[in-house]
Amino acid sequence: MLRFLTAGESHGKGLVVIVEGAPSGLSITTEQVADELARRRLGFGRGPRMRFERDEVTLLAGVRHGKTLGSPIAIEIANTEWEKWREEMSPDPGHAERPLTAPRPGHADLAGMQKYALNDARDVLERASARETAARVAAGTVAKSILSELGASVLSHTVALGGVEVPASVRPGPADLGAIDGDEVRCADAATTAAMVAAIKAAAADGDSLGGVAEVLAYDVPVGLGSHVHWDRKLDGLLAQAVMSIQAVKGVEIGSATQQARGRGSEAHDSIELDADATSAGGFRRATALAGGLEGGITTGSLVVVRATMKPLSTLSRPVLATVDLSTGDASTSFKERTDVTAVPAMGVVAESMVALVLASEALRKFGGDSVRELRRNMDGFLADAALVGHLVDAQS
Ligand code: EPS
Repeated sequence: MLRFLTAGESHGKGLVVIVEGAPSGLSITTEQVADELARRRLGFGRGPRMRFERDEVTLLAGVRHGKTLGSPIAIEIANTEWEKWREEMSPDPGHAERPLTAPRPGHADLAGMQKYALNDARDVLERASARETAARVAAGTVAKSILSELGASVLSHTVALGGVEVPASVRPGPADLGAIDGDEVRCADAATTAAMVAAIKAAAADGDSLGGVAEVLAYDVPVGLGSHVHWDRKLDGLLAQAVMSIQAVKGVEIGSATQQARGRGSEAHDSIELDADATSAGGFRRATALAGGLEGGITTGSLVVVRATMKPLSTLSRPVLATVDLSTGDASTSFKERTDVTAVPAMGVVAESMVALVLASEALRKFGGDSVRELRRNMDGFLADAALVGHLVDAQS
C-alpha cells in the first residue's frame, strides 16, 4: 500500500512529503512534480499570492536517475517568500508580534485554539491552510505514475461554481485534460466558463467568496480494487474520506448518487454487457457510469466518478463575519486577509491527486509487487483470471 505524510506550515520555510510503498522503476522527475504543482495554482479567482509565489521542488530521496528505488520518496517544496516570514514564523524561541485573536467563522481557528490551548489563531491556521495541498499534489505525482503503469489515468474538471453548473452531458476524456487546464476555471464547457468567470468577478467586487463542485474521473481503473467484505476496505468509503479531508470540502458524491436518489431503481443502475475488448474490466462493459465505477465498494472496471463539493472560503476580503476578540472578550468581525475569491479549480487538481493516491494504494494492496514489472505482471495475471469468471472452476482444475 501507499502511505504518505505531509509536514509544513503555510508561511513556513517549506512543505515536505514522504511517500512510502511505491515500487521501484517508476518514472519521476522534478519537472513532472513541478508541472503538477503548477496545475494546482491555476484558476481565475485565486489571490495575489498565487502570482508572486512559486513552488520550488526538490526530490530529496527515493529517486535516482529519474526512477524510483523502492525506498521512501521525500519531496520538499520550498516557500519562496520565506524571507518575508522569517521573523513571524521563526522556530526559535520568541513570541508573535501580532497575534491574531479574532477567530474566523468557518475556519479551524477557534476550535483549533481551544483544542491545542493556543492564544494566536496563526498557530492553527498556518497548518489548516490549503497551502498543505501542494504537498498532497506532489505525492499524487507518484500515485499517477503508478496508475499510468497500470494503464489508468485521472483527470478533474469544474462542474459547478458560484451556482453556475455545466450541462450534465459534459464528460471529458483523458485527451481533454490539456484544454481543461488551459481554461480559466478548469471547466470543459466554454459557455459555462464565461458564466462562472462573471460570477467570480461579481463576488470579488463584493469582497465575497464562492464555492462549487469538481468532478474527478478515473479512466481504465482495473476491476477488483477495494472490497465488499468489511467497512474499512470499501473503496467508496476510502475515496470519500480522502476527498473529504481536502480543506473546505464538505461533500463527496460517488457517481450520480444525488440524481439517482430522486428517481427509481429501474433507472438507477448500469446494465452489464459482455465486451472482450474491455481488458481492465475483465471482459465486461457497463452501458452507463451511474454507480461511479464502484459496486459493493469494489471497482467494476468502469469509469470511476467522484464529485467534491467545496464551501465558499471563509476568509473574506470584506470582514463581515461576526466573531469574538479573544483578547478582550468583545464582539468583533473576522480579520481581513488577502485571499482567494474561489479555489474550486485548484481543488479539482487536489481531488484528482487524492483519488489517484487511494486508487494507487489499493492497486498495490490488490496486486502487490516491489518493482513496477512485478506489479504489472500480477495485474495482468489477475485480469486474465477475472475474464474467466463463471468458468473459473474449470480453469483451476
Ligand atoms: C489559504 C489562503 C491564501 C491562499 C493559500 C491558502 O493564502 P494567504 O492567506 O497567505 O494569502 O493563497 O493557498 C496557497 C498558498 C496555495 O499554495 O494554495 C488558506 O487560508 O487556506
